[in-house]
Amino acid sequence: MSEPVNNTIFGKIIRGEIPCDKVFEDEDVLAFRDIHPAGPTHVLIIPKKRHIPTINDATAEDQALLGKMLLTAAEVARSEGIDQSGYRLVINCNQHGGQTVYHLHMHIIGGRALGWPPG
Ligand code: DGP
Repeated sequence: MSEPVNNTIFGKIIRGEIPCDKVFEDEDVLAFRDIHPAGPTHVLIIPKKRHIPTINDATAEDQALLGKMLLTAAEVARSEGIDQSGYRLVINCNQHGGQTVYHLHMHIIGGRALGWPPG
C-alpha cells in the first residue's frame, strides 16, 4: 500500500514547496530552524521518507531512523556550539504534548538556560 500524500507543512518543506533555513540534510532526515524560536538556537529534525504523524505511529521498522534523529540532534548541537553549555531535545505528542504539526519532529532548543518542569 502506498503512503498517503503528506500534506503537513513539514511535508511541503521536504518537497521544497515551502522554503526553510536548512541546517543539515541527508537521505533520512532534514534539520532546519524553527520559525518561532524558543531560544537562541531552535532547530527541528524531521524524517523524510515515511510519513509518521506522531511518535505513537513509529514502529519497530523505524528504530534505526529514531536513533538517527537522536545522533543528528547531537551533531547539530555540536555544530551550533551548544553541546557543552547544554540543550534540550523535545518530541511533543498530541494535544496535551502541544503538538501542532502532525509530522514527527524533534526540537533542539538551546543557547539559554531552560526552565524545568515545562509549562
Ligand atoms: P510542535 O508544537 O511540537 O508541533 O512544533 C511545531 C513547530 O513547527 C513550532 O515550534 C513552529 C514550527 N513551524 C510551524 N510552521 C513552520 C514553518 O513553516 N517553518 C518552520 N521553519 N517552522 C515551522
